[in-house]
Amino acid sequence: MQGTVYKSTGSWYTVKTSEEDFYECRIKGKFRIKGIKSTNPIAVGDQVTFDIETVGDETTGVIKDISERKNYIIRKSVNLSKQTHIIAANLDQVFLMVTLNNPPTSTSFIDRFLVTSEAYQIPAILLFNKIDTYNSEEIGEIKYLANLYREIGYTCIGISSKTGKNIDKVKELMKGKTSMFSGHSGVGKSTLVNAVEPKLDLKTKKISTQHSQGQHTTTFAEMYDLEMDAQIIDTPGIKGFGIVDMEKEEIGNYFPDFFRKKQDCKFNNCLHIEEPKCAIKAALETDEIAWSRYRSYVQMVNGEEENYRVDIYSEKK
Ligand SMILES: Nc1nc2c(ncn2[C@@H]2O[C@H](COP(=O)(O)OP(=O)(O)OP(=O)(O)O)[C@@H](O)[C@H]2O)c(=O)[nH]1
Ligand SMILES: [Mg+2]
Ligand SMILES: [Zn+2]
Repeated sequence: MQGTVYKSTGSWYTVKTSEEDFYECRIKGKFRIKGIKSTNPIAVGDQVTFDIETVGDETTGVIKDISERKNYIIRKSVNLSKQTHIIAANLDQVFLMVTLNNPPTSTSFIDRFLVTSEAYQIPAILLFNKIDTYNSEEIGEIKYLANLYREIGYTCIGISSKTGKNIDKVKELMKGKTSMFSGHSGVGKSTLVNAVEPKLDLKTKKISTQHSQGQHTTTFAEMYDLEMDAQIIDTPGIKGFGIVDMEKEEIGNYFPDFFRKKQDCKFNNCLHIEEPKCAIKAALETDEIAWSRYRSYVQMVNGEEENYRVDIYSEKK
């Protein structure tokens, strides 16, 4: 039998076949994929081959093989620093949900996420959620950010999963594709899934517990079929986004705003840090490249941890 992994809880995988049947499957014995040191060998979105096992009146599956992935989104494991965790595989696009506060999303986090999606060649879209809660100053901040990322080439939409504002635009982008919603815990990923497809009625955070720290409402990634021809993967909130396996020299290639200009740097191996006659640094002075992007870049090149401070608007060195 063949199917697609819709949910993974660690030891069990829910697999859907082309006949629309769901099977609860396990892995037997050692099952490792060459070259990937991941805490989860199989992720939501994977195509797998499995055998059916019937014990008594219980039918389950045993996964034998996994098809080559078109792409995947990976992050460093929170506890085991050397290991990685595959969030989802075989995606057509990823939506990163951003909120200014409750919870705050830093440009550093946004940029790391975008670098990962560029590296794996998965189109990324930024959704600025909870616009129903912002005052005029905050709306100005959102507009500033949306403009910054739009100029780089990313689609940006201000939405409210609560009032339904611009949800039709999100649905339009989702048609015919497998998408993933990502972002910090509490940005409203599951609420957005419910706004797109109310009958799914996913669990979302209760208002009364909104301020409790570190509590994830969604605990496992799960894929859902939508009534329109589309699939959505809801994921648990991610805290940090460690960049996996990337050489210093490579990082600039995943900043499209840098990549466009780098042929104008004096040295073709310019890291845009200490080198003279650097086109990227020149572009900072003329505001063609944002300081926040440059700061994120330098952090990544230096292998520093992500900056959680939200310093979006202090556009100074
Ligand atoms: N005012 C307002 N509240 C929202 C909006 N979207 C989500 N919320 C609220 O934000 C809280 C968190 O929403 P969830 O959908 O549970 O967030 P999540 O991103 O799925 O969180 P995790 O599952 O923990 O990763 C809930 O109380 C939602 O009602 C919005 O657009 N406007
Ligand atoms: Mg959720
Ligand atoms: Zn340079």
